[in-house]
Amino acid sequence: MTTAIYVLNGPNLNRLGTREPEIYGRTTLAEVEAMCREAAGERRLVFRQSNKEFELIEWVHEAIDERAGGIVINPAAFTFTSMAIMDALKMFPGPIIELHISNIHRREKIYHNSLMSPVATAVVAGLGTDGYPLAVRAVCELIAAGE
Ligand code: CA2
Repeated sequence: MTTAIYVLNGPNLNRLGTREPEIYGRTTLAEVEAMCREAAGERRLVFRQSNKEFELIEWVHEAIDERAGGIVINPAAFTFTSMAIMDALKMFPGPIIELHISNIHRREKIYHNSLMSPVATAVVAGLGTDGYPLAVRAVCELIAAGE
């Protein structure tokens, strides 16, 4: 029960719940954080959001340096553009869950080619914000299985 879980969120997700509710729902990121904390139970959870690519990379490095147990990441638009985030994730030795609120494969073609999926342990997409606590629980189980 000692290692932390990092839940990292990419650009614009700080505005979750305020637009396109038909795709992303009405739950805010603060509510998502509360759901993740509940799902993590006793395990330490680091929950962050940034609109800056370098900051997300730094947080993956932080997770590596502090030997975090697992990462759940919704890289948002960086999913399709950021070789740098993908490279950082590649260095993380524990389970990584790539998470999307929407089912990116059901959407327009520009949302189909994730650069993250080849380095992720698993992908959760299309379960709405309920995917977050599910991914946190899955990461907890993967960590426990490897301990
Ligand atoms: O479905 C997801 O979680 C996405 O990662 C969300 C990204 C999109 O670029 C991905 O392809 C799929 C977009 C996040 C936009 O942030 C929002 C801000 C306010 C309301 C809704 C979304």
